[in-house]
Amino acid sequence: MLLMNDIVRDGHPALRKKSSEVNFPLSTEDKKLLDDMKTFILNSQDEEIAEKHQLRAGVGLAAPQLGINKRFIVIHFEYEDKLYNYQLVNPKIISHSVEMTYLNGGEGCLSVDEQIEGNVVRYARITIRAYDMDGNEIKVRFKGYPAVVLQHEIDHLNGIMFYDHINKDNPFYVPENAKIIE
Ligand code: UDB
Ligand code: ZN
Repeated sequence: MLLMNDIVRDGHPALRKKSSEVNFPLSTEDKKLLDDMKTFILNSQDEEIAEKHQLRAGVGLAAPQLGINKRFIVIHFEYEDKLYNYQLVNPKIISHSVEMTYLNGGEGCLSVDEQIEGNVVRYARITIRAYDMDGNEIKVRFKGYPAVVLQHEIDHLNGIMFYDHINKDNPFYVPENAKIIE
């Protein structure tokens, strides 16, 4: 099973590379990677398992965070009574709102051990196109918190870290078209 030690930390070159698209059908190895990623997130949200192995409760994970530069992401969380559970291959934002958003309290990252303060300003709504494990095309629209998680993970596939979106002159700057998520 994957543990925190398997997650590469800020400064590792894999986090700054653009990851490669994955071809179908997925190899046995690629399928195992996606399953291991999902199991890691599920384990990290299980109180007993997380405590035993000292896992941070994760909502999403991207393959580059394991030092593997392939376009795979996994997300798993509940938000407003809806379950967001996706293993996505080659996800791409195909459209987005003009309106922006940011999480009250900022963001963290499983690959960043320090706390970095500031507003991480992102699109309020996105539509993504991706493929599931079997190569079926999926199109999904996300808004609010789920849209933030998706953008955070897709950023990892492009070598972008959450703090790249924080205004350098004023970390708490709020653009006029941005609304907060409490
Ligand atoms: C996370 N978890 O997984 F609101 F029960 C973060 C970490 C970095 C703090 C582990 C998280 O936000 N958990 C959470 C939030 C809740 C309620 C709850 C658990 N990530 C994923 C990541 O680093 N992926 O690369 C960071 C998130 C910050 C905003 C979106 C992703
Ligand atoms: Zn992250």
